[in-house]
Amino acid sequence: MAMTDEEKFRFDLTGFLVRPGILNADEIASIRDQIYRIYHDRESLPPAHRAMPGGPASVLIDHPRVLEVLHEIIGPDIRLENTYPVWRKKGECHGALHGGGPQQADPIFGYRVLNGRIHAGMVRVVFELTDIEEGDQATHFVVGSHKVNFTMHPDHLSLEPGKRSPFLMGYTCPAGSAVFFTENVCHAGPVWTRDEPRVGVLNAYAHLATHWHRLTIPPEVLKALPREKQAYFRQPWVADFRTDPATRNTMERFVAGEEPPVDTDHRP
Ligand SMILES: O=C(O)CCC(=O)C(=O)O
Ligand SMILES: [Fe+2]
Repeated sequence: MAMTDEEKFRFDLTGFLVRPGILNADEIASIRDQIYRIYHDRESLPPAHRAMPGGPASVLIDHPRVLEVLHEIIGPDIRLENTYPVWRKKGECHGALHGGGPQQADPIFGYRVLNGRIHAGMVRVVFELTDIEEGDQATHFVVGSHKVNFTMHPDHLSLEPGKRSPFLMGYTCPAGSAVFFTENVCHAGPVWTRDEPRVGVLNAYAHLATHWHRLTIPPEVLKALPREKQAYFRQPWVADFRTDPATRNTMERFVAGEEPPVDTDHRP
């Protein structure tokens, strides 16, 4: 099922969108187990599973219910440029509200709609692997701030109860849901307040031609992925004009060839 008109309207209006329950119970359990071990018992995992997006989490790289949204809001040619797991215990947080405002003009983050099409810069997808309930402090957004024309006003940047912007919004969803947001919307990962940890994976996707995060995925993790999944880490270029017609950096070309993904031999 492609992105619906209502989903497009909602994403454009608010800057985020939830697709509930796209992962099955086995996928949720095996990725949770992998993240548990990454945080608490790394040695029990094979080296190729010790970081995202290896092992069970590799199902998230190109999940069809995620790709169909990304193709609609970024474009047909995308890369996965950053990914990390969270096992967030009570009292831990990602941090304060950030993003939003005039970085809208930036080619990496900017959010535009032209000719009936959304052209979002970087889009993060949070795969929630814990049920997110009403009042939970999962990712929060100042809705609409991905399009704001002024710098974020301090009156709208508090996470303190009683001082929060009326436009600050969270979400509820079952474990196994995907939450999409443009990195240009002002957002935060507030202090998690439940005894049960928040478990999830955050992937950042972008247009094939851009690359913001320096890649930090260990080479042994990338090398163990099938070519079809490595293709999301291919070199960030679109056309090679040494040939006539120009060679396009398509997924199909990468899969058929032997070119390594970007930075495979670099260990930061
Ligand atoms: O941890 C969160 O809920 C938000 C994470 C975040 O802000 C980010 O990855 O850009
Ligand atoms: Fe962020």
